[in-house]
Order: sequence, then structure tokens, then C-alpha cells
Amino acid sequence: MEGTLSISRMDDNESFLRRKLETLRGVPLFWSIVEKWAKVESFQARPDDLLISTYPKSGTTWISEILDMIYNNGDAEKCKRDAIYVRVPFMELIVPGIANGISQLAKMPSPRLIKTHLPVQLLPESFWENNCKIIYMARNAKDVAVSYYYFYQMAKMHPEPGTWDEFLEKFVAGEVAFGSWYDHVKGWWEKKKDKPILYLFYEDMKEDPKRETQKVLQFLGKDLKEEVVDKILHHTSFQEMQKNPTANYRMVPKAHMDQSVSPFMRKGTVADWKNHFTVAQNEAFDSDYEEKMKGSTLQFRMEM
Ligand code: PPS
Repeated sequence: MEGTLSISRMDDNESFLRRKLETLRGVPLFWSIVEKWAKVESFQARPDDLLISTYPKSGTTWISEILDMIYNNGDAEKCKRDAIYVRVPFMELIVPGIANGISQLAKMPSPRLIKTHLPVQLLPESFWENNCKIIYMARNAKDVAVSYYYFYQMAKMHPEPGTWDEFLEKFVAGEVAFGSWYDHVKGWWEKKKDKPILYLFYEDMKEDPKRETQKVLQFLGKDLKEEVVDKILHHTSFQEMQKNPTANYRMVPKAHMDQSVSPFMRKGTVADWKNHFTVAQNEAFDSDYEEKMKGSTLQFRMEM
């Protein structure tokens, strides 16, 4: 195992941690992404790139691991060659001296798997120009809010989350990294009308990972033997990924992601929000949700 990308040279300078977000065209992002935006905007996609697009905490790592397994014909050992964030670089993540998705990708041979959390309107043009295939994975807003709250606490690139109540308020207002969940899921949903986008749901993947993986294979025009698909499903189960150091982010230094605060592979369930939302929070959330999602055909399952 090769280990951590450039997320290793860090102890000398922690000043990039817990800084407030900056806003780019109305979207809050890590300050360092905004600072280097010209590099992100001019990113050169290649026609055979596959883009994995998600709002944070929606199953990015899960679908990334599934795709790397598909690309490696179900060879789990090959998928342990390096950490998930090296195998599937986070395109727009630029933190000076620490991580640079753009330069990481420039050195990567094709075909590349690329991760992004950007809302659709901020995606670099070259993805559209090259007609790249895109897999979008969405997860219900309440579970995302809870998962994001724990992630804010352990992943120190984010500002301090405050209390759960304070964080939930920020989430609803879209004042969190990568902006409004509502705009993100709706924006990509609309785009799928005229672009090659496979739109998946975390809840569907939980319900029937085999069915959803078959959708992915069909979208990619690939055919794998059933025994290979079964291997992929085993390797990408929550239990397997939780103990796999190349999938569970344990290769990231503790100063950046403190898994003693909350593990990256936390629960991996649907409806954990029920353990966190008060009745009052839930009512307020629901009425605001209805307003924000009005007119959209997009439907989420908040429980199963
Ligand atoms: S990130 O940081 O935005 O890239 O995070 P992301 O990978 O999108 O989301 C992390 C949540 O996904 C859960 N997860 C899984 N659930 C089910 N099965 C598998 N294999 C799996 N892998 C990751 C992970 O546990 C986080 O959700 P929570 O609810 O916090 O447990």
C-alpha cells in the first residue's frame, strides 16, 4: 500500500484547519478551493473519464469503491493498491501543501474515476465538452444532515459545527460546505434530462445493491459474470469497507480527520435521523422541505 497522497506534509502548518468557508457564486466552499478556483475551472476532462458526483455524505465512498471494483473486474487486492482518495481523486480539493486533486488527476493514466461535490452549475466546462459519463448519487436530506454533522466534528477542514441545532439550521440555509443540499440534488436531477447522467439513490443501494450495481454496469456498457458481481458486493458492504484501511479513511492523519471523535464509516444506515431530530426540528424541517422541493419530480425515501 502506497499510503497517503500529499495529505502527509502537514504537522508544520495547521492554519488551514477550522477556517471559515468562502463563497463562490453564492456557494460556500473551503477557502482554499475558492483561492485556487481558476485551476479548478480550467480542469481538463478526458472523454473516457467517469465522474462520480455527490452532495457530501451521500455515499460517495461506497459508489467509488464499487466503481473501482468494476474497473478492476472484481479484484479486491488490486483495489487495495492505495487509499480511495488516491484511486478516485477529489477533483476540486486543493489545500496548499496538502492536497491537490487537479494535479493528482493530471498525472493519472486513463481511464480515470473522479470525485466531485460541486453543484452542477460549477462543474468545469470540459466535462460537458467531452460528453463524459457521470454517476450522481443522492441521499435523503435528513440522513445527510446527521452524517454531515458528525463529519464536521471529525474532519477539521470544516469550520466548527456548533451544536446539532445550530448545525441543522446552517444545513437548511445551505450555509455548509458545497452549499444547499436542495439546490444540489435538484440541479443535477434537471441536468440528467440532456446529459449522460445515471442518477442513483443511497436508499435504493441499501435496499438492493445487486440491482443498483447492475444499473451501473448497464450504464457503463459492461457485462460481468454473476460471481464477479457477488465479489464486488461483498467487498463493498459496509462491514468490509469499515475494516478496510484503503476505504475507511484511516490513512488520513488524525490531525485532519479524527476518527476517535466519529468514524468515517459511522453507521451506514437509513433513518438514523430519527435518533437525532427532535419533534420540533422535524416539523420545521418538513415544512421548509416541502417549500424548497415544490415543483420537483425528485422523490426521496427518508425511511424504509
Ligand atoms: S464524503 O466525505 O462526502 O465523501 O462522504 P460519503 O462517502 O459521501 O458518505 C459517507 C457516508 O456513507 C456511509 N457509507 C456506507 N453506507 C453503506 N454501505 C457502505 N458500504 C458505505 N460506505 C460508506 C458512511 O457510513 C457515511 O454515512 P453515515 O450515515 O455517517 O454512517
